[in-house]
Amino acid sequence: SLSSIEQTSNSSFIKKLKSTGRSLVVFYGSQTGTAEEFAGRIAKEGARYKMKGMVADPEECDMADLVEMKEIQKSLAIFCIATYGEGDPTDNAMDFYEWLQNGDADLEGLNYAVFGLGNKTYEHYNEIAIYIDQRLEELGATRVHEIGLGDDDANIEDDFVSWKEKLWDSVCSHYGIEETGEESNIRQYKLVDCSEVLPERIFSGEISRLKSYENQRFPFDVKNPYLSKISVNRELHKSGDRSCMHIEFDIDGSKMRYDTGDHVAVYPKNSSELVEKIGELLNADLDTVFSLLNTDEESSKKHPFPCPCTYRTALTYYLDITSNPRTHIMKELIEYASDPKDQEKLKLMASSTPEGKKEFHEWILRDNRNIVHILEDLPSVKPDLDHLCELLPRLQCRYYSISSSPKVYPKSIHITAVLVEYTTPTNRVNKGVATNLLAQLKPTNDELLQPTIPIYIRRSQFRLPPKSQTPIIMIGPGTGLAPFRGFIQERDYARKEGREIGEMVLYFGCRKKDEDFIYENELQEYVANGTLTKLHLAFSRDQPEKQYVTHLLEQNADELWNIIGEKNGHLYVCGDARSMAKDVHSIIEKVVMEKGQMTNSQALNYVKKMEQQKRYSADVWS
Ligand code: FMN
Repeated sequence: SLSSIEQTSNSSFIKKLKSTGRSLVVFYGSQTGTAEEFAGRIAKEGARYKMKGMVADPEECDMADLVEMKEIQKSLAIFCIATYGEGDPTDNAMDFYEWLQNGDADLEGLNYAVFGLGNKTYEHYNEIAIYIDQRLEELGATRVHEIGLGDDDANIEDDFVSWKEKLWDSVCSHYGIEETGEESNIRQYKLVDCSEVLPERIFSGEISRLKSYENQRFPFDVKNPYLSKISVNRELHKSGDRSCMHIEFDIDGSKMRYDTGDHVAVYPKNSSELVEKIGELLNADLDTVFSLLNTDEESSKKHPFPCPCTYRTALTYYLDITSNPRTHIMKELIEYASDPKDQEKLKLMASSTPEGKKEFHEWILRDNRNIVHILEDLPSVKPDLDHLCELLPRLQCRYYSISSSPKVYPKSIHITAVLVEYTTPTNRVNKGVATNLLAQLKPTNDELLQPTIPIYIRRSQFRLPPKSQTPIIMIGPGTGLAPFRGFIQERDYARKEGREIGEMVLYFGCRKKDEDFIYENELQEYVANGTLTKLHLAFSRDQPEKQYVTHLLEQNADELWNIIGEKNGHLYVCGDARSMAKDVHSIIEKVVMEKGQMTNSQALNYVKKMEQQKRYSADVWS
């Protein structure tokens, strides 16, 4: 495409390395910024070893230039690579991944190391990083340090820091260099005063184009979200103290199209209460307009987020102020602590000693402190607000499984979302950023006052079988029911149009029938009219013995095998990846083994094949 030609023309990372006297390049494959952040931290630390480093986005580089790395003395390429979905690369690493797969470049003389970012609850744990690490060696490159695998389900920060320490040891012995001890606390961005900037040039929460919300233009996507009205927002729980919302986004006139099984992304904003608190704690005027400009003029990333904007806008729309900060933030805060006690605490948490790791684990992760809590509990720590804005990660959009079918609802997108709210060990109430915002967005009768929120549609692989006659089993306890509501709507529509539809078996579970049995009436209606062949229900707290969908699956082995084994049907799982989806997987393997009369390994192969043929699909989160 034209844009890729434009990019490659000014994107030889080799040239850039050479012209700026650098020998270290750190590439990242990142979707939500963690790998990018890790890459930045490695590049910065290179200075300690007289290896001036830079970060590079593989999407903006001609990766074939890797063959020329050997022309730079004592050079090193590091890859921080996340894995997604069913073992897929991130969007920005896709081309690089394909280039590695299909090409046969001679990478002799290239020194490299790989750190993978993944999550053990996913079946394809760190697959892309592992592949890249092996493939580079196959192509002749030299592995300077063993691959590190980060597990986001446990403590990926810890995995990263431990790996990084050992990486530098390997680097020192490989190149025969020593640590210079020079700690580079240089800022990556510099503060630019913007008090004179005209109001129409100031960002106010847009994702990329100025005034894009006032002046909406097709087509809508990740960089250009659609400002959708909310036409319905109602409670699905019948009693109890938890809340589950049924929300309908109005997409009439947006030209956005979705398929049953897709996800909708919502751009949230932080609560003004938390934002104001940061302003108060740091004695800052949140209305000040500022910009952060990359001190590396060669970098393609000029600003960390849309600039100029006010501090209030940055903290509200662009920065994540509710997650647990990572250790490098502790480190950068040290210089701002005036009380030696606070300084010691930060130093300890920033160190990679066992005591330091323990303290970080307990005080930040276990006690669940975010940046606001840290500033409250270490009152002498007063960072410059612009520096804090440089350090905090970007606020991410939130994804929801769409719970409607476009056949029935072409002009709206439905979601089913549980309100996230809980008390932390320090007795603070943490509120989920997006769900608490959504909870406030109630439609009104006044067309002009209708609440809105930026959204876009993300395609998924979670699809009904191509043929409407194919029988299916759906397993979706709790809000895992969401995409299946869309599946059922779609087939109900087909049936009413006179088409033949296959059996639909649904497994749903919740705590109590009279509390959180969401969409009960709708489901009963589909049973009554024949669209839903079977509705298996597990209420975990309606009887002394806990009942879960997994128990029901174990009891219904014959029905399961009849549909997946004898009728070649499809099986779908949606919901909690950690326990439920894993348990379902092993139950299915067992059913296949026993009812299909296979050996253990035959059964494993059978299920694997089902996955490859898209007869076994999961839409899960953790
Ligand atoms: N990790 C894996 O090891 N294998 C996977 O298949 C996988 N799929 C994921 C799918 C989704 C929707 C999400 C949110 C995460 C997944 N992960 C998986 C975990 C991410 O790779 C991990 O959280 C990583 O730290 C993200 O890095 P990033 O912020 O740079 O994008």
